[in-house]
Formats: sequence, structure tokens, C-alpha cells
Amino acid sequence: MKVGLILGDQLSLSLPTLSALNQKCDRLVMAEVADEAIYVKHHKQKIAFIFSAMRHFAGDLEKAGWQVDYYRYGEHDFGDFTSLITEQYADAEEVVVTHCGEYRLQQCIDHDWPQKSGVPVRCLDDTRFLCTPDFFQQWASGKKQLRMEFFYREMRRHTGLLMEGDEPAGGQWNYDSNNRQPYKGKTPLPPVLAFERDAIDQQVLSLVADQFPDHIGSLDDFQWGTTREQAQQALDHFIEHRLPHFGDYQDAMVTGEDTLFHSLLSPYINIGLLDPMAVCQAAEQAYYAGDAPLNAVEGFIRQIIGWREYVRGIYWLLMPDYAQENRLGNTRKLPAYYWTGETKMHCMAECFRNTLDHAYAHHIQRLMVTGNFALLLGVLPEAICQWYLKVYADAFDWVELPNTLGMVMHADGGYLGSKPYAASGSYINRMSDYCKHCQYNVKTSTEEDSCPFNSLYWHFVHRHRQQFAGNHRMRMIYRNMERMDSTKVDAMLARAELLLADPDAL
Ligand code: FAD
Ligand code: DLZ
Ligand code: SF4
Repeated sequence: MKVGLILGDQLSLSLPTLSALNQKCDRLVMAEVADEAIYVKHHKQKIAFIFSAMRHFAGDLEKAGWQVDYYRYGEHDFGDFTSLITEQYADAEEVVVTHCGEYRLQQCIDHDWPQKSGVPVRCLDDTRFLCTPDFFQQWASGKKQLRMEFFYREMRRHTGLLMEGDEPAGGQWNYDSNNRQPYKGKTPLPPVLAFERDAIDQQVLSLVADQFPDHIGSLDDFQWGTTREQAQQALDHFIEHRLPHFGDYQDAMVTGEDTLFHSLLSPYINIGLLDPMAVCQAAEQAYYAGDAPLNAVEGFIRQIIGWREYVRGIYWLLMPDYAQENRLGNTRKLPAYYWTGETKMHCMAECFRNTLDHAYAHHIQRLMVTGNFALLLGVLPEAICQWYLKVYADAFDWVELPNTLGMVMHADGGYLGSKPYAASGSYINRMSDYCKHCQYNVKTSTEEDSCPFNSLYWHFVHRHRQQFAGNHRMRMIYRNMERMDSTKVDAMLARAELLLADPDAL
């Protein structure tokens, strides 16, 4: 008998593990294990989402004729997969698994599983991605710096998405310049999609409340779908109600509106309940049917076949050294409000509220608010990477790490992105209504009530002059700083020093 081990983010009927096995004589194994739930203390909703989706998927597999050994959390003694295989499946002919999404666990698959259990382990390539690690390696080979835009064009050609012959639909590859509008309330917000909770969801929610009480976040407003059907409903809902305005308001932020026109699809795609190509095809179809404009559809498809595949390529190309990078030499710890949500900075408090309540924040909240602030403070990359890995339902190392370490913290020296996304409060003010509701004044930098982002931004620019002054995309910023009144610069830097001495007080 062969055994196929299916991990919590491998919930796809197209999984290579399934094609490699025979329903009649082989068994599938799925397990909720302590090591995976607590190696970082994931948000309660993330654990509930994964466990419930795993249980539903096991049911789908059984309906399809598979024999599944399912190990529920708290009902078995196996703390990790290695002990499970060693103690339960030592007489199996072979353990089959699809390549996993974390370097840490892949090391166990490659080494601990076969060595400790004595059972041969066959690891299959994960075909649910559109770009193989080999293709990415070839594309990246010889390049000093990588640029997502050029990779993305390759992926457009490779998939044929939004291609008209050899040309991009509409004549342009990228419509991002149309996608930077603040939201002023003219376009009605999309309706909310709510899912009914079945017995499996209820059981898992009380299990998580009981077993993980000290993990971050609340379970009170758990809104994630946990079945393949619900994931499909979420996709249909997005295409009909959100996609048409996705592009226009992609970068917007509004107090109390946590999702705007974003898709909320990343958790489903990442655990395998939705196929990335099928998601893109649904969006493409909406464009050709005249139901969504090109700036929205191109922008959305770019996130999936561009950014998503690009960060995965970087992860497998550069791990394990990538996780250790800290080229800006940061050392600061993460302020306590990243855990409690309690800060006077309204923009940050809004992003934390969304994160704690829903295990979700959209890209601009992650990049330009909580991420930007960690960059300006100079937080140790490892500390902020761990935070993002813990708090979001969609967070898996392969996607979280390059986004945080590379895109946000610029800790890889600019391999992933050509310039840091550092910004002052005026960016947040332009793209949101947050500053109107804030105790701090976004228009000033040196007063006691001045927006902390402002002085910290110039402090960041000043302290990293050596790294960035030669970067052509930063030249204008340094020129502006040189033109500023030196007394003002000194006052801003002094104010920033005060803030840096006690960031927890903000
Ligand atoms: P939408 O805005 O609707 O975007 C559509 C889809 O595009 C997403 O569902 C996702 O699959 C994909 N996508 C968009 N941007 C990215 C990106 N930069 N990298 C990879 N895929 C992308 N995304 C994760 O899936 N998991 C993570 O752990 C994660 N960590 C992040 C950490 C930081 C610091 C930052 C700045 C971004 C991170 N992202 C991560 C990317 C992005 O923020 C989320 O994919 C997005 O917010 C998910 O919400 P959505 O489905 O509503 O996205
Ligand atoms: C994130 C997670 C959690 C919380 N729990 C489990 C689990 O109990 N069983 C499981 O198979 N997978 C879990 N996962 C996902 C893994 O930690 C890991 O991130 C992925 O499988 C990597 O591909
Ligand atoms: Fe955030 Fe500054 Fe605006 Fe307050 S004033 S919401 S701290 S950007």
C-alpha cells in the first residue's frame, strides 16, 4: 500500500498526489498537527479556516471514492508529520506528497520523513502554479536585479491571458496608472457575501476557541468559506460585484470599509480551493463579455500571474539564505500595538482592527500602512515577517516572506523591487480618509501632534542616504531634501529621534 499525505494547503482535486495513487489500494492521510498550528502562533481564524477546509476536503475525497485517514486535532498523539509517518505508516510501500509551500517543512519531507520512518518518500512537483521553479530560475539567471513587469509579460505570453495574437489586449501591457483613485463614495460598495456555518465549521470554531485561546485575533466574525462550493461562490461574487471597480479603487482605503472592491480570494487560491488559472480566466471572460473594464481585469490578472508567481519564484530561488537577509541593518522590535491594535495612529488602528477581526487586510493596508511603518521604524525583518505570517488567513511562507522581506522591508537589497515603498503621511492622506479621523496632523512634521509617518519618513531617507542616493528612482527625493531649509530638516530629524526612542507611545 502507498500513502498519500495531503497538507492543509493542498486541497485541490487536481493535486499531483491524487494522480500518482490508486483509489483501490492506496490510502490518503490528512492530519491536524500541533507543530503546524503553533510553530508560529497563527491567528485563530487562520487555523479555523485551514482545519475546517481540510475536514470538508477529506469528505469530498471520500465521496470521490478515496480511503482517507483523517487525524483531528486533540484526538491523536502525533505532534508532527514525521512522528505520524514513523509510528503509523512504517510498513507503507511509499509515501507520496506534493512539494510543499514552506522551505522549513520541505526540509522535513526530504530528510526527516524518509530517514526517521525508513519509508521511501516521493515528492511531486506542485503543478497548481503557472510557472515552474526551473522556468523561473532560467528567466532570473544572469540578472542582477529582477523586475516583475518583464516576468509578467512572459507569463502573459505563456498563458495567453489577455493576448490578442502577439500583442497585449488594448495595446498596453499594464494599466496601473489608471488604478490609483481614492474612494469618495460615488460608486456603491459591493454587497456582502455571507456563508452559512455547518456542523463542521461549528465544531472547528469551538475547537480553536478551546485549544488556541492565546493566539491572536477573534473568532466572533469568521466570514471565510470553507468548502470548494463556497470558494466558487466567492469567485462568482467577485466577478459580478467587485471586479468592475477593482482597478479604480485598488489602492484606496476607507475607515470602516475593510475590503472595498478587493477579491478576498487569496486564502482560497493559496490552500487550493480555487485554481489560479481558472480565476484569471473568469476575469478575462468578464472583460470580453463587456462586464468589466480592461484596467480592472488586467490589474487583477497581473496580481495573480505576475506578482503571485514572481514571489514564489524568488522564494524557491533564494531560500534558505533569503530569510536571513537584513541589508538595511534593522534591529528594532515590533511595537506592541501590532498585537493589541491600540494606537493613536488612526490608519494603523484601522488596519489592525481589520486584521484582528478578519485575519485580512488588503494589499495597500499591508504595504503602505503597517509595512511602511515597520520599514520607517527599522524593525528587524524577522520580527515583521513572523507577524505577517501569523496574522493573515492567506499567509504561507512562500508568498508572505518575499512580500514582507523584499517588497516591504527592502531587506534583500532591492532584488525584488527597485526602490523601497517608504512613504510619508501624505500618501496615506491622498489614498484614504484616515487622516481626517486621526489625532495626529498629517500636514505637519515637527510638532508634538505631527503625523509620525512624516518625520520618520525623512529620517529613513536621511539614515539610508548611502544605500539609496545613487538609486535613480530616489534621486528626486534626495534633491528635495537638499533643497529643504536645514533648520526644518534638523527639527524633523530631532522629532523622529524622539519617536524612535519610544515608538510604543504612538
Ligand atoms: P486582491 O487585491 O483582490 O488581489 C487579487 C489576488 O492577487 C490575490 O487574491 C492574490 O492571490 C494575488 N496577489 C495580489 N498581490 C499579490 C502579491 N503581492 N503577492 C502574491 N499574490 C498577490 N498574499 C498572500 O496571498 N499571502 C501572504 O501571506 C501575503 N503576505 C503579504 C505581506 C505583505 C507585507 C504584503 C505587502 C503583501 C502580502 N500579500 C500576501 C499580497 C497581498 O497583500 C494579498 O495577496 C492580498 O491582499 C490578498 O487579498 P485579496 O485576495 O483581496 O487580493
Ligand atoms: C498553516 C497550517 C496549519 C495551521 N495547520 C496545518 C495542519 O494541521 N495540517 C497541515 O497539513 N497543514 C497545516 N498548515 C499548513 C502547513 O503549516 C504548511 O504551511 C503548508 O502545508 C506548506 O505547504
Ligand atoms: Fe496615519 Fe498620519 Fe494620517 Fe494619522 S495623520 S492617519 S498617523 S498618516
